[in-house]
Amino acid sequence: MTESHASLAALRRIVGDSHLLTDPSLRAGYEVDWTRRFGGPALAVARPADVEELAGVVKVCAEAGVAIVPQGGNTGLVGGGVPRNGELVVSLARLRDVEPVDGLAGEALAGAGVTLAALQQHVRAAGWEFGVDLGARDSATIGGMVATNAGGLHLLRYGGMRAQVIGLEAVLADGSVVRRLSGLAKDNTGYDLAGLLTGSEGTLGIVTRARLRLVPPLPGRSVALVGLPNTAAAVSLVARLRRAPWLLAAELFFPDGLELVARHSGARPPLAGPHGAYLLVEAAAERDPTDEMAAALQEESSVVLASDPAGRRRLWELRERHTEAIGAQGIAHKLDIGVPVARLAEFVERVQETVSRTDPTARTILYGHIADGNLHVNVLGPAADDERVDDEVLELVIQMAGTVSAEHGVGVAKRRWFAADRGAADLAAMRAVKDALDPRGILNPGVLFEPS
Ligand code: FAD
Ligand code: 2HG
Ligand code: ZN
Repeated sequence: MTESHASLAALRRIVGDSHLLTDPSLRAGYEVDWTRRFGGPALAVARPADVEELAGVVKVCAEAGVAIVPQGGNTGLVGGGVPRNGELVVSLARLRDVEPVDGLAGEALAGAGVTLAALQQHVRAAGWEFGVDLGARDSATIGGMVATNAGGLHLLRYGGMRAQVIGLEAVLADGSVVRRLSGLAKDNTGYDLAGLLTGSEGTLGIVTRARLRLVPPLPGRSVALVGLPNTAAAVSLVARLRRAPWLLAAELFFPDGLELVARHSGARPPLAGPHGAYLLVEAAAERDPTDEMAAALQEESSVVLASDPAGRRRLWELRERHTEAIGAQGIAHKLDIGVPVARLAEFVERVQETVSRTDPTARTILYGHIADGNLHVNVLGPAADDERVDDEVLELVIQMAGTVSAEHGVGVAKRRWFAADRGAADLAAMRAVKDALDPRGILNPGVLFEPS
């Protein structure tokens, strides 16, 4: 019996026959990511039922030197949650327990495999809200969102995933379990392991449960779409709206993206054009904030407002369906960049020129979270493995004091630019942490760092 056959037999004993998938047709959905740009063959897919089974799986892998790729909802966009070269995929999808909401502390305890939509439903039923929201809510899991430190649509109000994590349970590379889940809002004992694991993209440990901060619900909602001449006008408007107590979201998109979404979904764009840029704004308060938002936007010449749920949803779909509408055109190069807000308008101009210069046939669709300086540069045209446009755009981002990954993570997609972005000293410190916690390099090799 070969070593990997012996490992598979041991893994089968731990998770049971029906939760160790070796058949290629059963593995297939776990072997390619959402972008269709990344993926490869897995040794097998293991689906442990709980933290004890997962710890057993990791111990077997540690002893045999089998590499592991943790996977949640597989909505990641940087190739970090799919195998590359015969690793074991460990799916956390079965860790779906949620405990009753702790109303005294305003906290929820959820398993790594709970989807964001399921968590939202659970906490809303108890009179609370969760501070992070994103378009992939029906599939993205709490474990994946912790691992990627997901940002999303409400970051300007509540912060990203790291700001919501109060405590974590996780399995480390030797199969040991770290656990700090009793919900201490203040806890200054030693290193912040939960903070370190958040955003570590499955390279330091496998998250099994998270204790999460909740926020009070804001039932009064209103959404506006504003047509503006250009990005600079959108940035100035957001600067003004940022001071409003009701601002929940501010999202930017452009006419080419809007047209693509309208064609893809059959929706009719609600504002008569032409406009150089579109700003979608959501207001949230205890009582209906429509009048306040309308007053704040009264000097804008092209605005549509919706406060009923169906109208609000229709406006949001024009923004949220960008990813899917672009995906229907082909395999996009997705560059999730951030630049200082003061340089956003300059970046929008320069990135178009940069892409056209590098590949005149490429199409660039831009959209994103304007208040965070985070734009999703989606480039259609270049072959999946042709990285000339990626190189030029990310070089521009670094020159402009930005980041090559604002919210999706580095994964395998941005690995080549990680050192240029963070610098040698940061990289060496991170490498030292990785080597200390995962000396054999079995957790998600190839993500963040070159595989050793
Ligand atoms: P996966 O894709 O399964 O994995 C992502 C990474 O986390 C991988 O490196 C994987 O190894 C690791 N991982 C997964 N689970 C665990 C675990 N339990 N323990 C340790 N490591 C783990 N992202 C944003 O930040 N903001 C957005 O607004 C946003 N919108 C999106 C909209 C759409 C339509 C889509 C398709 C994606 C969007 N994303 C967004 C990206 C994606 O949804 C997030 O990165 C999300 O956090 C991934 O969660 P997941 O469960 O799907 O993780
Ligand atoms: C969003 O904000 C997501 O819609 C996805 O982060 C971005 O597909 C993308 O490039
Ligand atoms: Zn985003």
